[in-house]
Amino acid sequence: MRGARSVRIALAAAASTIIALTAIWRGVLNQQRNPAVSPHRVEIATIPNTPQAPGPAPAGMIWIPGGEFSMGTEDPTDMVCGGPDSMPDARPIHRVYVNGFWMDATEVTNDQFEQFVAATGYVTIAERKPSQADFPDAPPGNLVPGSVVFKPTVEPVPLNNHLQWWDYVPGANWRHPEGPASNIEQRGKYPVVQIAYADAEAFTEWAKKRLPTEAEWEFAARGGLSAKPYAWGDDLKPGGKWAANIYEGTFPVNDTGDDGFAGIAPVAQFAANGYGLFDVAGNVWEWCSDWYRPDYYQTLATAGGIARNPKGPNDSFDPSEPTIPKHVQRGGSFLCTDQYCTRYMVGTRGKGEPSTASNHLGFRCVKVSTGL
Ligand SMILES: [Ca+2]
Ligand SMILES: [Ca+2]
Ligand SMILES: [Cu+2]
Repeated sequence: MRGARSVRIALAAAASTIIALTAIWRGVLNQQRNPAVSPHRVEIATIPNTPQAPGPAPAGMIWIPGGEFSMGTEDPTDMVCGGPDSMPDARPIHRVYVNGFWMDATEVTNDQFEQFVAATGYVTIAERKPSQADFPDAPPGNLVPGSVVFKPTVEPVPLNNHLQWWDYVPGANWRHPEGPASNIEQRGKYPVVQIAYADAEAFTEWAKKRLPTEAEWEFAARGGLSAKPYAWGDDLKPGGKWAANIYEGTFPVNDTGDDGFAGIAPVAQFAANGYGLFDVAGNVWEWCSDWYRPDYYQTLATAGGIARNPKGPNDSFDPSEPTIPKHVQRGGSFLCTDQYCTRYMVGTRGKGEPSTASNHLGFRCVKVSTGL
């Protein structure tokens, strides 16, 4: 996995280094429109399983009944507030069935992650010194622990290069989300961030849970609704009110915080979706267990029938960074805006290199059986 790790270090390699990863941001997918995939509207209802939970709910978790649904999204550029990115990787819309499962009602919080670290002594990837063996080309002095942090630009910039607003910050990690000068002392109920994929997995093992598959995540995020662009329905601002912590103002210069929060918010500050899940849109991105490929939905659709409990492709490929395997991320973050990236829309997809964390990336867990 040298390719992947070398990205992180390419980051670590230059002192004021900026990120070359972040699949979450638009890119190459714009060039991948598949003319064979017609954007015809698919309006097939979600058919949930019986909603009855198999037992008492584990603490903080909600029963998601599972069932059959239509996964993916229409081309958002055709929609009001759909943003500039057509996101062909989220098409064709295809039929999927998932079994029922428990899911965390909120993103995993700093308080919860602190319990895990206290119990296990776990050290996150961002806290570890990158090894020379993994990054033979990096000058030794540059092999310092750290992570990726959003940095607003001083003035408006063309939105064609995300390196303008991402920085590699030595000393940034989950306890210091924006760098050494920041901390989480008053942020126990905020989502934990600066979490790499392996960090999230380590937490799930300790908690006797696991990360959701992408299909589980989307079924849950839709909250029982069918074919809606948002987890809460048809409009970005239902009744004129913001429904999620995203980005208002001029990206990436000035976050006005019209939704109540400039930057990250404590969990559960907006209404829950139909299943009782909070922040499935915005606040922080959430890791899924699937590998990312932009053609996976096409593969399932071509196979025909209903995809049952799909777990993602066997390998990863992102044409924008072909040597770097990535896992799926979902839900968008407090940095998403219709000026640039509308991945708070419920059927859209994100992706990220597994060892790369940032201050808008976290996770939530699922669990299949009730017992411990
Ligand atoms: Ca906000
Ligand atoms: Ca979220
Ligand atoms: Cu976004």
